[in-house]
Amino acid sequence: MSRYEEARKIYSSFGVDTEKALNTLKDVTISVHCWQGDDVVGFDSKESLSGGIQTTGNYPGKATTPEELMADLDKAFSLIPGKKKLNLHASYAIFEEGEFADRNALEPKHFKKWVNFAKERNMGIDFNPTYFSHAMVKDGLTLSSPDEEVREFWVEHGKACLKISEYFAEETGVPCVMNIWIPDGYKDIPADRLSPRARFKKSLDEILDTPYDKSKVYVTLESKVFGIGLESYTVGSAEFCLSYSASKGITPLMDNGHYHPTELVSDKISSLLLFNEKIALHVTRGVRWDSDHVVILDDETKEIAKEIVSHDALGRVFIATDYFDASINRISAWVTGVRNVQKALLNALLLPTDKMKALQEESSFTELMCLQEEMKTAPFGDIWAEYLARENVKNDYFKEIKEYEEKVLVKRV
Ligand code: RNT
Ligand code: ZN
Repeated sequence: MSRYEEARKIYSSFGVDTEKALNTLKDVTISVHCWQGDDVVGFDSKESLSGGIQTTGNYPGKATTPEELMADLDKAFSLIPGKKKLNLHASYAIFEEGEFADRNALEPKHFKKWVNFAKERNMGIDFNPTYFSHAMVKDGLTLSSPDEEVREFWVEHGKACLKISEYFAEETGVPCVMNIWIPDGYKDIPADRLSPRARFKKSLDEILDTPYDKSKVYVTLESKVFGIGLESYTVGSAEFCLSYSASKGITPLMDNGHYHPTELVSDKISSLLLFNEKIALHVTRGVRWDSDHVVILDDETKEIAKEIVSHDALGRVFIATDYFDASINRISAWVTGVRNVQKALLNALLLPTDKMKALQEESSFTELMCLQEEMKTAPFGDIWAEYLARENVKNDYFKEIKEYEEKVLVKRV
């Protein structure tokens, strides 16, 4: 009997159907962030990365042109099983020779090549306005700026991005998730916490009150607790973003690096599911701060997946990755992180959820603990290996990535 068949029997003794788990997993879409490939640089500006986020490391071979980024994405996609979506930032606009459009003047045509790329690969596209790494970020502020010229510039950027998002949905036939995140905040104790938030609210209203097709574009709003150099105050805090999303009927987005380290997104998902038709996640790994390390198969990632799966919410949660490590091979970073999100989901799909819930309801906490611990050593690896085999993807990807590094990456200047 094959290892899979053995494992299948073991799971079945817990009342878990591994075939059902595998069939469910293959239809889950993960939105893969393009910005791991070039350390969040993009193509539209020479400004260095700003907005209180930081990449560290200097691993050779980062993509510096659209062609390189596309080739690297292809390499990563070929090693990642399951359904993928491409997650782009506005700063990845592609201009013709001699052409340029500033962020407030971006148009669908500047993303035509990305649309072709996605269509050829049968993928949808998600989108993000880029409110950082730009000269119009004045004193660290964008949509909350007291300078009307600055604020309006960024409102126009938001509106332009809505059009581009609609274009993505129309072209690919897959709805586009457009995520708004602004870095705005203050390093030190503000005198006025209200006015910047009032201006952010007004700016969001101005962007979202322009008509757009809500069946094609899901707007999400991402909160944050602090950024580097913006330690004391963030305009788009959790309370602001949750309240704004609820009042406006848009979708809240939680990035698990954006909370105090003892706060867990896994504990927040159920509450949001009760009050929102859809929710969105940025899956990342913060080490001591919002460091955006590559996602590994750690307890919190597993717990986040469990919260989605056990509440039957796979169809209600937009799952995207968001991390950037410049100290290791960037393609490997993509593959490792996205696979680990998928592994966490598979792990959750292989839990005897109903049984565990019943034990909780009847206060059988001793038995619940025993079962939870027993499941940790069930033959998960054999089911994962079977999934990769069915998806025609190798388990060991390091060798292939190393080859690509030697043939392609190190030759880049
Ligand atoms: C920053 C946010 C945001 C960015 C991307 C590049 O802290 O997490 O999502 O990482 O938009
Ligand atoms: Zn994020």
